[in-house]
Amino acid sequence: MRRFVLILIAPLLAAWGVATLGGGGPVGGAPSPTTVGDNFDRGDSDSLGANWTEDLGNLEILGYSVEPTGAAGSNTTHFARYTGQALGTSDQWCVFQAGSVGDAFDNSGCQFRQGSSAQPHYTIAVRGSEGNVYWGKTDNAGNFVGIQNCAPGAWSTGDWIGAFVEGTGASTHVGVVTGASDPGDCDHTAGCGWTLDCEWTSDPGANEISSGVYVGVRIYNQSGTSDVEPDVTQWRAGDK
Ligand SMILES: [Ca+2]
Ligand SMILES: [Ca+2]
Repeated sequence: MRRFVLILIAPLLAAWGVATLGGGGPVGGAPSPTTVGDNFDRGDSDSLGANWTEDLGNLEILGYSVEPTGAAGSNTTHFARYTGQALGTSDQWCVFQAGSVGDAFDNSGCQFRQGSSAQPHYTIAVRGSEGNVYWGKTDNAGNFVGIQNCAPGAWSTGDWIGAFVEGTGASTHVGVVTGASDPGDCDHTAGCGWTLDCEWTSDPGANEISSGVYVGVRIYNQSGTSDVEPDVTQWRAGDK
């Protein structure tokens, strides 16, 4: 008797399924994630190319990397926004590889939730002199206000950082991974699928940046004992 009932129901389930999924559109209608990137592997140039807008200071392509113009150790902030492609959401991730060691790579990192013109945004930055990573808010003049920080450890030439920012208010979720290898694109599972060095679920309060669909790179020309030009050799970012 039980088998007879199942046989009767099966055609009904099939018919219901066809009606529910009718129209051929994607289930749930979720937008596809967008990924952008730049390896800077092109000729030396003051211009970063058509995809970039330099909002503060002056970055350049030199030696297949992006770095500040001018002498090392000038204590100046430089940042650029990838305007070649807007992302679809403000839940964003970024990875890059740095080509500088120790205290030459201070206060440099990824920018999140930037606007179609310059606006205050989140920065997740390495402080090579401390071995620390900071999440904070950067204004248009480059001033940085820290929200959280942690200490993944020493920073070496060629190291990578990966970071993501999701949610707003008390649901804000931020994570960071650093190390000698490319952590890979964020796969949009919890924690991007990375083994995180730092993770915060902190309400940023007055320092919140709640929207913005552009991402970018910040490089600080740090004065330190090594005084070499800090640079980023490759960069990728995307959204959820
Ligand atoms: Ca430039
Ligand atoms: Ca490169």
